[in-house]
Amino acid sequence: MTQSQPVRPTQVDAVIVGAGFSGLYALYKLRAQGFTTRVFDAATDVGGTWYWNRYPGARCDSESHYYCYSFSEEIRKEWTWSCRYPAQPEILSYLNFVADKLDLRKDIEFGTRITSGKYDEGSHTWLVETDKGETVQARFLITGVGNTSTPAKPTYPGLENFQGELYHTALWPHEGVNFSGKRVSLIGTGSSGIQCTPLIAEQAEHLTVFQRTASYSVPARNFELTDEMRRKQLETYDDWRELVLASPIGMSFPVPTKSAMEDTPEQRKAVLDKLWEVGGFRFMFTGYNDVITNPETNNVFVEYITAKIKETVKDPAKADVLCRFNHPAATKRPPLDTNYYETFNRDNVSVVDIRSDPVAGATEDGLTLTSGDHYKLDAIVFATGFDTVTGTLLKMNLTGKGGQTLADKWQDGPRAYLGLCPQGFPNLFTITGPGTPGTLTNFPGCIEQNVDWIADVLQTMRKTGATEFEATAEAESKWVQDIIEAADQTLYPTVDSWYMNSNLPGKPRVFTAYLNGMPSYTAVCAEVAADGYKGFEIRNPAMADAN
Ligand code: N01
Repeated sequence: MTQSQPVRPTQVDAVIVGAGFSGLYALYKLRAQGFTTRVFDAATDVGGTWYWNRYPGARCDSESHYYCYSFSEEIRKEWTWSCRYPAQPEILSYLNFVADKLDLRKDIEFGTRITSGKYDEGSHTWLVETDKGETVQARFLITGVGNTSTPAKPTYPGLENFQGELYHTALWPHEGVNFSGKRVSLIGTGSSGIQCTPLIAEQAEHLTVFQRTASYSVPARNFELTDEMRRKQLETYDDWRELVLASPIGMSFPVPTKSAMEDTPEQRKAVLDKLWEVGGFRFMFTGYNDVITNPETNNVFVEYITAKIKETVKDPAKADVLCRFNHPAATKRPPLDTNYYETFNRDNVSVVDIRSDPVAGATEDGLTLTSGDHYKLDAIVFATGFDTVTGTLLKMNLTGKGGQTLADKWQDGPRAYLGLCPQGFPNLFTITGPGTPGTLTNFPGCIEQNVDWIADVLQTMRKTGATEFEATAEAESKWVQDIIEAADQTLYPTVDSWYMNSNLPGKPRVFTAYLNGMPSYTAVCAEVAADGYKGFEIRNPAMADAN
């Protein structure tokens, strides 16, 4: 007997897109406040990025005690993390636990993609269409689609003729992959490629890593948490929560106060030696305050990591390729690893510089480089990242006032006041959208702040009977301009990266994140609200009638 589907309303207060960290919290918060919702996710279950990214070695780079929700003491006390950096299955279990605990699943429609959204200027509502052919009318459209959710891969000539297996790290088969006895190439050396390299190498007959850009990877130094550690974490929760709230990157780290240039070379080495042993993001972000703004300090990090790679990788030819840096440290998202460089000491692992000798195309049995070198392969793994930040938002085909599409509006780069509200698209909220600090911070923290702020807007509108909330063009322009000016004070614009919106050809090159950190962003958002939502126009139904 098939279970009948619940009848869902076609008119709701809010449509929420996504059932990862963002969508789950938005659903919980809005539902608790009595708003009606419809929640959609293309996946068949909750988890967002942690649902899709099941490649071997997928693990969080933020530490478990803060890479989680903070809004519920009960959840915090009931859930137990096993280690410093939980692996993908554990984070997915956590999100399932939260969904069950809060009874969220019943209100989420899985396996359903939003195909378009059109703002109706007469009724001040969004008409949202799904790939199931349904149209839902909602006062508010809230996206929780993540910044790394539309996978991207190269279109090599002849790839369709390749007879072996093709994988993308972000679309990994749920049943796993067995690479035993296979010749595998892995393309891409960002966080995903660096995490799966050691595990694929353990299985494959031979693994060839195709590297376009050398990464500055830092040891994660994962460890199991003991009961004593967990007890202490709970006991000292208030203290480290204070650190999290004061941290620009939303992590429980002390904020560094001095430049590397204030230390002698010996002092710098001592600082970096200690942080290298501690591992994780603390290496890049707790030693000195100017790694991203001062080329001299940055160079201290470049030289230090170069020396570490050369010390670790025994074959000088491999080490040379792994150190062919073309950008300052931390200007691309810094990866963390477990035995990445050590893996190149295995006889069955090689590394090829495809910046100097790019892939020319694929054949039935492998990949050929521009030089004519040919690699016979049984499997190709693309760890080539995503159409980041804007990709998934644009795929939803949103149309705002005056028939303007989001694609048109963002043709020179994404624009949204506070990173949450694109002008001309009233009642649309983009959780951790372009212009929030999201991509530069611990995501769950930014998500909670964004959702709380959005929920307050909805409450205010309900109280006052207002029906339309729209950023002004002036406020939005200043927000975007300030972000560009802040980025120009840093080394970020010196390299193409997904932070710069320039990791794929054809995307407008513009910095996409609020740079002054989470505490500053939180304060600005609070001020905007306290000031009667300065920078926004709030309209009431009488105006809708007049339209
Ligand atoms: O993707 P990436 P990712 N030919 O874009 C290369 C989060 N994340 O999936 O730098 C050849 O970082 C590309 O080279 P280049 C995290 O925020 C988190 O690794 O463009 N190579 C690069 O080396 C992360 O930043 C976690 O020259 C090509 C790689 O592929 C974000 O997701 C784990 C190419 C892509 O690196 C994305 O990470 C994993 C081409 N045509 C991911 N196109 C954790 O928290 C791209 N590349 C643990």
